[in-house]
Amino acid sequence: MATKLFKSVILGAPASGKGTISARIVNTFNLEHISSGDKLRQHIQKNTPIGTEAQKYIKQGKLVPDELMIKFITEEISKVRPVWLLDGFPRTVAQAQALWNIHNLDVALNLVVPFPVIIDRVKGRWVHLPSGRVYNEGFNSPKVPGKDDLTGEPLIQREDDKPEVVQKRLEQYEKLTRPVIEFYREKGILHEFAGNTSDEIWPKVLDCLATYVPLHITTQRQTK
Ligand code: G5P
Ligand code: MG
Repeated sequence: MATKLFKSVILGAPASGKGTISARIVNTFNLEHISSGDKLRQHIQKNTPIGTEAQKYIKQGKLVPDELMIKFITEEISKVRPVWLLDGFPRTVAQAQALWNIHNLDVALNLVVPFPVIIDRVKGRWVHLPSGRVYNEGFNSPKVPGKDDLTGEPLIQREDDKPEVVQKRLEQYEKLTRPVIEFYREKGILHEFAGNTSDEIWPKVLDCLATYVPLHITTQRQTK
């Protein structure tokens, strides 16, 4: 009998398109999407204790401590169906090991986008905080400037998208997150997708996942 579970992660540098590609994946394959960054920003907006603690690090472009993140994401995973895609977690080898100890992952996707492309793209990013929907001027512009397409609510620019903070995030990525790619390569579940645009990368991700995601998970959505 086909497994009822599907557990996956998506890796990539800041602004490599994890949120953009994740939205297409979860819509196509009927998966749960847990974006660590989106969840933390929602906590910051609501002034929760987690939000207050996380903001100290996020605004400097630093990673939130492993202990907090592992507990936080483990709890978020327990709230959803066991068919999920984690976006932005794990971000260190300690996080990857902690996740590996608890969950059998099916696949790790890694987006490879050149840094100059990323730095250029961050400048035009607009975000709808409650949903995590992202827009970019010229690529997927909102229908009405400054407003979310579905709710009409205001879009914001992220505090950590300022050029000096983006630079710090890219440094942290090189030092702390790049080794996570090797972690999954050694486990034999890594798939890498290179390109300058999400439209170029998406068909390759789609082909790959079509061979992994059990059909009954995907078709549940179509019968709803
Ligand atoms: P986040 O929120 O996880 P990052 O830095 O990993 O932040 P980010 O910035 O959310 O990743 P993304 O999701 O990879 O980027 O990219 P995206 O939002 O889809 O696309 C970026 C922009 O480009 C958007 O405007 C999009 O519309 C546009 N775009 C996409 N494709 C194209 C294209 O083809 N062409 C063009 N022109 N535009 C395009 O984490 C934030 C912070 O939270 C903490 C850390 O402090 C982190 O810095 N944090 C953690 N700390 C510790 N451990 C963890 N696990 C943590 N998770 C979060
Ligand atoms: Mg994101």
